[in-house]
Amino acid sequence: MWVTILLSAFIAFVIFKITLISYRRRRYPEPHYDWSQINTDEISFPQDFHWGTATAAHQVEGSLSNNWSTHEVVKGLEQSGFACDHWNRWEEDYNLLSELGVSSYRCSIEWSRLEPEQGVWKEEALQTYSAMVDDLIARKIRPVITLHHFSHPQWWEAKGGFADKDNIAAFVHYCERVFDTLSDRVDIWVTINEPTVFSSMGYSLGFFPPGRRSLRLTLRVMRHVMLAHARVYRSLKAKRPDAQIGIAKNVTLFDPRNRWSPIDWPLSRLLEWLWNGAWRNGITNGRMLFTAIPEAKDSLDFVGLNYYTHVLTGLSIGALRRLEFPKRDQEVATEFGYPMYAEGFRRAIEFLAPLGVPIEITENGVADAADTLRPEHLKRHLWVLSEAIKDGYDVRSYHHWSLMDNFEWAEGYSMRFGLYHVDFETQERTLRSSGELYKEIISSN
Ligand code: IFM
Repeated sequence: MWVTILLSAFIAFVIFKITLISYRRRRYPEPHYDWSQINTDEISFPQDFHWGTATAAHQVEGSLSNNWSTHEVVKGLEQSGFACDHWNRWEEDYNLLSELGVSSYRCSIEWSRLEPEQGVWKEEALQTYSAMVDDLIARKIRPVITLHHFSHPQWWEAKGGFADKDNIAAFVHYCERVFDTLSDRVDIWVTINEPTVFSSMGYSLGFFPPGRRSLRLTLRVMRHVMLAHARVYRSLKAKRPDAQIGIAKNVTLFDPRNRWSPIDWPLSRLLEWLWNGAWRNGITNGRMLFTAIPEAKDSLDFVGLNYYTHVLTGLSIGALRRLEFPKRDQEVATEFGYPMYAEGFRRAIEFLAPLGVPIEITENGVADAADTLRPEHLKRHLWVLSEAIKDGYDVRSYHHWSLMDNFEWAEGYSMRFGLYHVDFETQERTLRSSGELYKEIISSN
């Protein structure tokens, strides 16, 4: 008996010691760099690396009538209205792209412009998108086209949108029509933007249309969005096998707020799995959230990464419902509230790498009206990216979110993500200092 007691005491002592050492060595469970020791100017990128910026139709085009404009009214949110009036000013806005010197531009097509009523197609609108593509190519800017970036026609929403599996056929049909018109000039396509953000914000948190709060519905929508992506992928590949078709995945990392809490750690693992892991499983194994989606297996030619932050997860998870985010002591809170955590950019790349396809950074940026944080934010993230590429990760592009201030969904116009400041009264665009910085980085890399 004494032997057992002594042995147990010894084991307990060893565990205590190891824990103490690891606690001293690393205060937090996730990595943090000592940025004062890092020269973020030391970056280098491959010759054929694409520098770009990104926007989305509903956020910039203006005067739209779709699921989002309906939601804005129903929920009493700030209305998107004329947004950046980009639909009428796109040529001038493309001058801004040329001024920055980008070689790639990610934008989205607005389905509600093309098919405002079911079965009624507006050829003229499609021709405008076609003219945009021509103009980009003439400027030697690669168009990266997103087919669904959070918005779709209200008639399709009324039929249940992605919540109803039968609606997927209409979505595929819309994608095919766009592809038939543009794919002779557009090589790289994003089917759906941020599937998990779309599903959780619309069906769990209720901030996005249709403003529902149901976990069961969220899981169903997540599966249907994956299925829709897979069907679009298969259909478009059959039309043009050499087209590059991917998805833009928002990889948000969930780290335990308190490493000693028996709740924070499992909760963070669960959220990480729901947000990221379940989606990756769908692509790798054709199974998502305990459901077989065989079409989804290997349905990517590249993966788009949208990276913004990590979420410290714990008992205070209720804060997430109000979009408030805790941060570590040494972290800076961005205007959106979540911390600047460039270290996570590397982790997000590592998370996507096992998919075995090239990575395109389809979004990364920060809300910062005064432009005081954006330069440092940009430099840190590009340093992390440059190191990842040096270490062998196959990352082909970086698209800064966003080209210009625009309509930030439920946050309205309060969050300014632009390299260009937009005066929404006069529609004047002005390059911010961070825009100048990005321009210099592009020209020297
Ligand atoms: O503005 C959004 C974009 O539409 C999707 N990704 C995140 C951005 C900033 O919140």
